Amino acid sequence: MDKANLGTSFRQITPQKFSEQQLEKAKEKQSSRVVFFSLVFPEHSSAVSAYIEAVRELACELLDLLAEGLWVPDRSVFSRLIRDVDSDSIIRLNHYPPMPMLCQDKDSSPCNQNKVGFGEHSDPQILTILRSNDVGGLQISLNDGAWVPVTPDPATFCVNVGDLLQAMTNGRFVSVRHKALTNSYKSRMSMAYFAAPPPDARITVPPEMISPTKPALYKPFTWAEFKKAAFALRLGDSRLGLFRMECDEQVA
Ligand SMILES: O=C(O)CCC(=O)C(=O)O
Repeated sequence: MDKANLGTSFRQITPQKFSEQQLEKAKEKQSSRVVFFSLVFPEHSSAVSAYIEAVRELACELLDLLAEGLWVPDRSVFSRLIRDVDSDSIIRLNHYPPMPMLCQDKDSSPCNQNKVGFGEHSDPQILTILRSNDVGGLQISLNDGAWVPVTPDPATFCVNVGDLLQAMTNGRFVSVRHKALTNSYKSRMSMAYFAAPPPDARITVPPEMISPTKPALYKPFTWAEFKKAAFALRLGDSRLGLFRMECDEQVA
């Protein structure tokens, strides 16, 4: 098991996008930690599809407002990527079972501290709409490196800026590093919708956001290129650094 993730993930891409080959592969993988949700819980797949529709709409509205707030004339410049039929958005369900306290240390330091359920990382996509049950565990990292717990509230969405949004806003919005901890008494469940563009979408900054005083920070890249780079790194590594412009390359 990946040490950075003690939880269980279920992953769904829209069912109609499965090829025969993918379906066969998914069936073979039913006992693995990553399974295709609609195959395992077919009776829930319409509820999941409705949920995905709703959170996608929410993500689009937020992105439109964000573009407006940044004075970008084309307010759907970001949301268009998610609305695209080939959008690579996914939903993941995480389950962090309670981890029993293993208090064997002789020294007096508390050894029942929460274990990492999902290691420190930023989300690579554009925006994440996260919902959880009433069990805490999510923490976000501030600029100074301090970790701040996010109060769990099943009636609230937590919205994470992803790496692509950081690139597309030329660093105005910064992707948030976060992690999830387990506890010793209650399961945490969370459900994350990762809004992503189509694989071949070119990730660039709207021209209005670039000026001589704010030159482009990142080279243009496609989501497929970014994913490939991300898979070659570890969960907690910073991926955007790979696409940063050198000083002499920065253009206004
Ligand atoms: O469970 C959580 O709150 C965090 C989940 C998360 O970071 C993820 O799925 O990428």
